[in-house]
Amino acid sequence: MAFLDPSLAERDPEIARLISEENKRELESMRLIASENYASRAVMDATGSCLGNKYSEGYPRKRYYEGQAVIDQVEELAIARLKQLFGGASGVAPDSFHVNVQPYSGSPANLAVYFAFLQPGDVVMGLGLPAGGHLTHGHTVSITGKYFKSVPYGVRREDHRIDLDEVRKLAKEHRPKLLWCGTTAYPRTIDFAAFRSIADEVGAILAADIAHISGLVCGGAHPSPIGVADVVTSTTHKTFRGPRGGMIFCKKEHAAAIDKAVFPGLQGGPHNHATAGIAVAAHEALQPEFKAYARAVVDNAKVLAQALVERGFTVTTGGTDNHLMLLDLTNKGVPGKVAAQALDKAGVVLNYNSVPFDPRKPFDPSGLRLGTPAVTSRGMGKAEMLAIAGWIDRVVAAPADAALLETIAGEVREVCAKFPAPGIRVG
Ligand code: DSN
Repeated sequence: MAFLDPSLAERDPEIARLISEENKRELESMRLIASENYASRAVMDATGSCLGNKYSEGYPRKRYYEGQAVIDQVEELAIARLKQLFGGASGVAPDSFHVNVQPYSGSPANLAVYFAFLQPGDVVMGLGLPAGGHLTHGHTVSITGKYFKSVPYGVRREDHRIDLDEVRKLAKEHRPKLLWCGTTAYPRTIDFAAFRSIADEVGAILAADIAHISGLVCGGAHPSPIGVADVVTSTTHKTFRGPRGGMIFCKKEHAAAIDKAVFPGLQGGPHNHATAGIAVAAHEALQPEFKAYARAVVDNAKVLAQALVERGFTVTTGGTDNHLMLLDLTNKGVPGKVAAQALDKAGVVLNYNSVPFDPRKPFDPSGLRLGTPAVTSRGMGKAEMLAIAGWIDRVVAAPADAALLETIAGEVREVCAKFPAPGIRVG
């Protein structure tokens, strides 16, 4: 027993030190990666609990191992809360759709959709990766592009918005069995109803991947695809602000196919500690504060995008409707990667990203992607967004100026010190 008793710091000082360094980094920098957030202390406590010790293959009341009295309640609570939350936000009855909380993350959730509805070689359509789609929407390097016939659609050259006429034309020509709507780097509202009508015209299953925007959807800051799409997938750790995990919502008629695809089709035992974290995140998202949070994420993104436009940055599509924006740095004469790495040194953390029709390669693209979910969780607002725009402007103007980067890192630390990061304890 004694061997297993010591604390992390006593047992493994090296890992304890690294966690403490990451705590400090997350506290002292501006977290602008659009897919990241700060989970609450409560979510982290649930996720770090003993529930991770338990194996629970199957679904509540239909398990393959004994000892599920508590786990069944955890999973049922997570599902009930998500139904209440997303049903309410979507204007549909909580019992009119099915929820599966077992996918390990967003990619496994998406793979379950393929496994539930398609055979290898079937046609799938999704937004191409270079236009802001996800790898699992049929990109060539992904299993979804290798095992299925992928027909990507894009955005318009003039305004970089999804070209629904092109989607319809391609769908009529290629008759996909599965049509994805959903994005990872697209700053505008998704018109789920328009995708529904295209899917109906060609008899396709419509899948909405709301991994980036699920917190905005349940917080009322983006329209919901629930009740519109046949199936909706999401991660749980982005704007939803839960633990690392995945979830799938679907029409009741698809419940058995989705459940079978997740388990035993793709996965073994669910991560019960993550399920508990999802239940806690859903509970938090049911509070009035979460609606205000979702609205503030979008408001902050709009302020930041506008401030960058005023400083001469090319913001693709001219702005944003959601939590993120894409900057094309071509007119600044600085590649995205150079800018992202310099900004990281200055404590402004985001990612380099391809922009639509990017002439440069994905590993050395023209743009930056940045978003406001995490800084908004810290309580930052308009003044901080304007400060961020100023820092980005100064760094992009002189990315090799080490003294400047150090000065800005100090300014960033000063601002961060005024906004505690949820869930992070130092020491
Ligand atoms: N890695 C996620 C993102 O950053 O958008 C998508 O999987």
